[in-house]
Amino acid sequence: MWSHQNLQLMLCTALSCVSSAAGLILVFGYEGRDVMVSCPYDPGYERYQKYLCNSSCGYSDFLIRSSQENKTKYSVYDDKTTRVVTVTISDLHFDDAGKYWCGVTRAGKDIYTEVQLEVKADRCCDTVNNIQGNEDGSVTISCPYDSQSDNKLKFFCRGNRPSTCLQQAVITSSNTQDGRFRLSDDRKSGIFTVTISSLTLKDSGSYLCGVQRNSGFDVFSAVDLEVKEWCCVESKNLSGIAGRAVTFQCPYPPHHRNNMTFLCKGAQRSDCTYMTYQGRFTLHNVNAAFFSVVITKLEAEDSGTYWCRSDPEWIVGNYTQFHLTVEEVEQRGLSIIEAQYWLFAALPVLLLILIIILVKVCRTKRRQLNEAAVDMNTSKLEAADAQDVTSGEDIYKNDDVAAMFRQQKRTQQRTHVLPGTADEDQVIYENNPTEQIYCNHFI
Ligand SMILES: *[C@@H]1O[C@H](CO)[C@@H](O)[C@H](O)[C@H]1NC(C)=O
Ligand SMILES: *[C@@H]1O[C@H](CO)[C@@H](O)[C@H](O)[C@H]1NC(C)=O
Ligand SMILES: *[C@@H]1O[C@H](CO)[C@@H](O)[C@H](O)[C@H]1NC(C)=O
Ligand SMILES: *[C@@H]1O[C@H](CO)[C@@H](O)[C@H](O)[C@H]1NC(C)=O
Ligand SMILES: CC(=O)N[C@H]1CO[C@H](CO)[C@@H](O)[C@@H]1O
Repeated sequence: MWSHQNLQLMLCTALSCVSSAAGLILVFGYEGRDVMVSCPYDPGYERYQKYLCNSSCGYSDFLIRSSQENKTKYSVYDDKTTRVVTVTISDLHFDDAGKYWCGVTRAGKDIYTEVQLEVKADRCCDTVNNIQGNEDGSVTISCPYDSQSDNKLKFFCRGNRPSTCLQQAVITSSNTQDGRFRLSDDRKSGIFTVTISSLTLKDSGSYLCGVQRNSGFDVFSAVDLEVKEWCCVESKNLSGIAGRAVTFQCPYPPHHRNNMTFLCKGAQRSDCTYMTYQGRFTLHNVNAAFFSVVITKLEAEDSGTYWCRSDPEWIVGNYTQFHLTVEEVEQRGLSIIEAQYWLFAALPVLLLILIIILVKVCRTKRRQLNEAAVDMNTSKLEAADAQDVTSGEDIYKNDDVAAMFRQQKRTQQRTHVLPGTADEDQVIYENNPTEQIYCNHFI
């Protein structure tokens, strides 16, 4: 019933594979994807109606007829020149798997062809081959396959969706070199290898090695590639205090003397920001081996990773990485430090002011006392005549001076010393001892 040519038509497509074994058509599809069920028919039936049904193909089991409009789940196309009717089943679910029939309506018994649909999850695989590579370097990935597949198409794609892998393949065994990708097939050992050169960080991710099958699902193996950023001559940790400055040293080999120096900030070297032109960041030549980076008035946002180098090109291993942590000093702690600082700076000035005040006070006091003494002498003479003490008190409202006056008077009376010859210092000392000590001392 089926010619050899008809069988040839039922080749694999990207989304499904259709084959026939003694009237049975096998179809393979991935969950969530579409699958095409292609049923060839014999010459002479071009104008007949075709359909797809399931179960026992009773009236309610018709899924779509060639005379019908396309539906969401099922659509049909009858190619009368190749005599193949193709039904597309969309958005496959696992319960779509099972037995179907392609039918051709005719007088008497319809012509039926059995269809078997298999549905598989659109992901791969339980085991993953982990591969590591370095940025700018290259990596070779080995994809083993079984002996029956040695003359089959091999392919390699990104991601882990088998359903679209062949369509989106970055390289196949029919086109073994494409840009940075190269595929070589060692049939003797049953391994094909894919080499990726000039690796970038963006090459990291999942890949699939695929081997095409004429019948059934293609065979896949999963690869996880991690491209590592190469690091630096050295990596250093340092910390700074907010508001202060920090300095670090970067290698500056003599043969780079005429080169610019660079400072770049960012977690990744590949997308860092040049900081040299910002006011708080300055680079200084220190000596033949180093240049220094000074960051002033540190801010919390200055924390992060820095890269410095003295070559316009990023060359593997020729730059230094710094992890800077800016510590915020507590507000209270800061004020204490500041207070101490100001106290220390202002101490001599304060002392000087204190001395000036004391000197002034003492001078005034001395003058007052002198005047008081002069006045006292005058009043003494009067008082001696009048024997009236209270007159002195009336003249001097100042209690101290009045008290002094009384004291002096008493002393005079006791010792019969003449007014004016009394020991002034001693008298004043008795009245206001503390002040007098300082005054004597300073004057
Ligand atoms: C046949 O298809 C109908 C509509 O898609 C569905 O509801 C029914 O479960 C299917 N029967 C079998 C046996 O798969
Ligand atoms: C139905 O869908 C198929 C693809 O599955 C398409 O080739 C065909 O033209 C569509 N028919 C109509 C009437 O839109
Ligand atoms: C820098 O600090 C990190 C943790 O913050 C640590 O893992 C790393 O070893 C330190 N490196 C050096 C050179 O001290
Ligand atoms: C930087 O230094 C290297 C090594 O000496 C040199 O090859 C390169 O030309 C220099 N580049 C610049 C811009 O000076
Ligand atoms: C890979 C590379 O260019 N390395 C260079 C890094 O800088 C030193 C001098 O500091 C050179 O000697 C290396 O050749």
